[in-house]
Amino acid sequence: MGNKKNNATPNDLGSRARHIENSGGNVKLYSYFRSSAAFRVRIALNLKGLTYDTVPIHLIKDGGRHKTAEYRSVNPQMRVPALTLPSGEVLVQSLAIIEYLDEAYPEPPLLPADPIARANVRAVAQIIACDIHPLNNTSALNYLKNQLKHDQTTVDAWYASWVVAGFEAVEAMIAPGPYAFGSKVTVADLCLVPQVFNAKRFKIPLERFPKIVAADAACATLPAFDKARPENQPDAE
Ligand SMILES: N[C@@H](CCC(=O)N[C@@H](CS)C(=O)NCC(=O)O)C(=O)O
Repeated sequence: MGNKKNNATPNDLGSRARHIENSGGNVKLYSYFRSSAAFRVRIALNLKGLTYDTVPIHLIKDGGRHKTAEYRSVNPQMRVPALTLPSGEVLVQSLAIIEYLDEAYPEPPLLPADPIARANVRAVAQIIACDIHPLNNTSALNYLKNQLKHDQTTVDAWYASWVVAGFEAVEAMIAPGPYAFGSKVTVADLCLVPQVFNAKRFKIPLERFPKIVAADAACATLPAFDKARPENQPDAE
């Protein structure tokens, strides 16, 4: 069933929900409602119409439950997301998980067919996932505060500077129509929407980025994106 051709649009989420094949158990997504890396994977699972159970891993409570020995045995890097398959395989790193899902469940594709277009989509995804996000994740911000003793204003300025630098490049590279790279949702949108969510949470002005704002707004109309939003997660606070 997993590789079955599926011509439904992302708007048909409900009718396409299906279990990952051979499910002796359920697929589990180790997630935190506010994690933008987990948010990317939630969107991918929803677009593919795959059902999964959320295992909440609180990144703040008890000093961070991702640091427990129990979770370390799931993901040695002690970060979310991690995806466990019914076979027992554990996948980590959001872009690796998304590529796995796209290869195992090709419809709807999350990358264009043309090699140049694929490279451009991946470039935007990687600006966000490799160049913006790692500098701004919980452990990096905590290090600035706790080890380097910077105050919150300085940390907020650090956060904003990397988002703005990355978004300036992304704004120049995308061409909404209405999604980041045209009429089909791509992995660039899966990375962009969570990063815009974070930017808004940190009150970063987005007026300078009309194309990013437009692509984000187009994605927001799709149930797969809406269902993946932090406030719609079982562990939302
Ligand atoms: N490159 C990783 C990033 C994963 C990551 O940093 N996740 C964050 C939440 S968005 C996390 O678990 N942070 C915990 C920490 O930094 O200690 C991916 O794309 O999956």
